Formats: sequence, C-alpha cells, structure tokens
Amino acid sequence: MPTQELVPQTESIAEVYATDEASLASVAPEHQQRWTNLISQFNKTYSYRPDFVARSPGRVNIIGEHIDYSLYDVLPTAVSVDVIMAVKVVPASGAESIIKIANVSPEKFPTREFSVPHDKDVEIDPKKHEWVNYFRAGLSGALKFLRKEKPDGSLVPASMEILVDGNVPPGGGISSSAAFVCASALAVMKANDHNVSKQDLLDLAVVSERAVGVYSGGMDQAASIFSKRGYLLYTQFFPQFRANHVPIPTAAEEITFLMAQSFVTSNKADTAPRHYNLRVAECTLAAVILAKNYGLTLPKDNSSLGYSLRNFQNELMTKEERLHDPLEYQIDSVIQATQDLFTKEEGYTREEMAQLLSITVPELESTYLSAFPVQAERFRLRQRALHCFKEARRVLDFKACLSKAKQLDERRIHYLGQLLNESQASCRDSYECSAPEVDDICAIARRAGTWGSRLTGAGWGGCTVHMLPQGKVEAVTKALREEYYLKKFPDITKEKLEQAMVISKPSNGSFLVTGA
Ligand code: NG1
Ligand code: MG
Repeated sequence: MPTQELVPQTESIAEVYATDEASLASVAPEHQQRWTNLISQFNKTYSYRPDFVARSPGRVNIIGEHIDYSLYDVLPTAVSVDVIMAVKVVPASGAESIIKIANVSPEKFPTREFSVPHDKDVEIDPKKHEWVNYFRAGLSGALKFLRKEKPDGSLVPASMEILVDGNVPPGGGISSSAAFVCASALAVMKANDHNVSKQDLLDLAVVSERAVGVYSGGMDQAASIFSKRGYLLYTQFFPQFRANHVPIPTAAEEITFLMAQSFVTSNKADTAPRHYNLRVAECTLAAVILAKNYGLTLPKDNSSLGYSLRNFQNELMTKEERLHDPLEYQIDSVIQATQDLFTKEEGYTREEMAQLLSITVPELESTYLSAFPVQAERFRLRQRALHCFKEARRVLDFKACLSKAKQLDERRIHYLGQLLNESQASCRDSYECSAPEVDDICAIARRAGTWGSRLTGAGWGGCTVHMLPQGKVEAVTKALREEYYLKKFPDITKEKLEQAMVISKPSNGSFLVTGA
C-alpha cells in the first residue's frame, strides 16, 4: 500500500532522455503517438530536430473549490492531457531575441513571431485574445526570474523556435492555461540554461498567469508541476506552500474519477471582472472587514491581494488555540464570526464596506478593487466567506478520511461522495459559480450511480468531476450521453462526444525530454 509523501520542493524538474524508452514510457504512457508527431512536424517546420521538449499537464480539482486564493488547502491532481512544446535554442544576435512559435493546428492557432527586448518586460494585452499570450505570460515570468539572478543587466535571453501541441480543452475547467503557462515558463528556463527547481517554477508560473489578467490562486500551477502518477496532491498555501502526495486507498469496488465537460465555456479573460476576480475581491474584503471588527491587524500574506481569510483565521486564534485546537475547531470559530458580523444577505455596497473599514470609498477602491477591474454593485461577503470556510473544512474531512483508512469501506466512501455533493451545493448557492448545465450534469450523474458529483475548476460552466465505482462508469456515461449531450447539443459530432467524458487518471507533473 503506497503511503503519503512530502513533495520535494527544491528538486529540479525531471529530465528524461528520449532514447531511454523505458523511462519515457514510465512518465508518459499515454499519447506516444503525439510525441512522435510533434518531433517529426518540428523537423518539417524548422528543418532540424528540437533540443528538448517541455511538458506540463492540465489538472482536475477533486475538492477545495475557490479557496486556494484565500490560502486554504486544496486537493487536485494532474490529468493526462497536457501541453508539449518542442524547442530549438537559437543563439541570440543583435539587441533583440526572436521567438518563433507555431502550433500543430495552425488553422486554429496561427504561427507568430515576435522579438523580446533585452532590457524591458514582455508586454501582454489581456484584452486581445491571442493563443500566444499564454506563452508570453510564461516568458515574462521566466525572464523576470532570470533577470533577478543577473542584476547587472547582462541577461541576453535566448532566441527560440517552438512547436506546440496541446490537448487540454480550452476554457474547459481543467486548466489548459496553467498547462500552457507552466510548459512555456519551463521551456524558457531550459532554453536559458537554467536548471529550475519545482518550487521556483511554481512561484514564477503563478506570477506569470496573473499577467494575463486573472487574480489566480496557485492550485493549478502546483498540480501541473508537482503531481505524481496515482496520487492526489494535497496542497497547502499557508503559512507557505507545502504539498503531499496522497494515495487513494483501495476499496471493494475500484474508485474512479470521471470528468465530464459541460461545453459551456466561460472565458476568464472576459468574465473575470464579474466572476473570478470579483470573488477574489469579495473574499479579501470579507477578511479585512472581519479583522477590523475584531481589532486585528492582518499581516500581509502571499495571496493575490495580500490579505486572506486563512490569515484572518490565524490572527483570530490565540497562540494557545493555534497550538492546541484542531484546525476543524478553528474553522468553526471563524464560521461563527462570519455569521455574527455579515448579516446582510443581499450583500454590501462600496459605501457600506468603506464605512465598516473606516476609510473612504476611493481608498477602498484603490486598495482592494484596482489591481484588476471588478464590476459589482453589491458584494456578498457573508455567502462567499461561509463557502470558503465550509469548503476548507470539507477538504480537511476528505483528506482525513483518505488518510485514516488503508481500505475504504462503504460508509467512508459514501461520506466522501457526500462531501463532494455538499461542495457542489455550496458552489451553486453560496458562491454562485455553478451553471444550470453543470447542475444538470451532476443530477443526471448521481441518478445514474455516482457517489458524488461536482464542478471542478473555476465553474460558470466548464468541467465536472464525479466519483463512482468502476462498475458504474458505463451506466453514468450512457445517462450523460442521452440525457445531457444529445439533448442539449443534438448536432454534436462523434469526435466531440468522445472528448466529452474521460476517466481521469492522476498523472505526473511537468518534465523535460531531451535527446529527441
Ligand atoms: P480555472 O479557471 O479552472 O483554471 C481557477 C483558478 C484556480 C482556482 C480555481 C477555483 C487560475 C489560473 N486558476 O481555475 O487557482 O482558484 O479557479 O478553485 O485562475
Ligand atoms: Mg485557468
């Protein structure tokens, strides 16, 4: 029986030699054909072989939704779909480095060429939806990191010729963005001869993704970089990042996770001011108003806006309580505090929040609502904070249930399923990040025999995840096909229907392949 293992954060990203077929097969058993195609198409495009391939996968979040940016623990893992990026390093000449980037599907993702100034930041316009923005984001984060290492300004970034193949569905809730940004950042580090550690890659990829205009927590990048085949990644952000590989215990009936797309896509770059970034702002404002009410000064932390609900929890506890009270009790106290303070179900206006903080509205806006645009009249602090704290408890409960038993009996399995269902209900009612289609999928799947069903990722459409016995996979996929996909999309192609539902196997995180 595999046991829980602490993730080695300072370890370098794994490098595998393409000629060593056994080790390549052990890290990437699926998609061998895609790898071979990438190399031969690279050869055709640029007339030589690449120096290396950088690869990073998408992820599925099992439980812990919308709480990473409040610095609470989450439980995701990498999936087998990924972004692979073949690279040839070209010696830089003159004052500019040149990036040529092509995609194996040029009709959808046209080839681009651009120069990288040696002494300036990479510019990205988040309003222009360009597939290469995600590469630029990774490039920008990596160059910032490399420049810090050479403060004398002597860094001459390598020119690169690149061919990309990604099969993570975009806007589909399994983080095509993190896969692309992490693979890009890793490729740039390698091209510039930097043997990057997993932790450094995580730190710079999180900053990178913020360059595309989203307040992003760190879950997706952590899962994409650190995951290990067969394990979930128990990821902690407070007081600093730490992660553990958690095995899924055996059960009488094999436990399977199925992902099902809703095919309702929410483009984060467009909707963030009303959805994602607004939620980040609501949680941050809830944290600072709670702190103010209890006479506490929150020290800045490394969350997106610098103040998190997790940090409030920490400050509210006395030293004694922090040391001796289980985290579950501590969370119960902050749930109570939230219910006592935020009594307005309809939410709070800017004026009301400013008053609670004893500041002016312009001060409120410049401190909490200006890093990224946020559109809202009212901020539903009670519902958002309650979702966050209760979801954080569910993650602790889920993890404890996995860790305690060598074998999961029926009672425990049902308990895990119930936690997933409660998570979905809370996302729908308190966090308002579900969608009617997602609710529909979950209801159909449960009727057909899942133990638990919920949205995964940011929501507002996107992807769902289901925990079910292996023996029920056929019944559940049949029900979803007939009652959701064929009903909602009568003209759906066979190919699309095949991509709609996949069994999610916890996969390996980022790695490099050389000698291809
Ligand atoms: P998606 O939109 O699925 O990539 C986002 C965030 C995560 C996390 C989840 C919700 C980014 C890159 N990712 O995921 O950090 O907050 O939503 O749990 O913004
Ligand atoms: Mg994303």
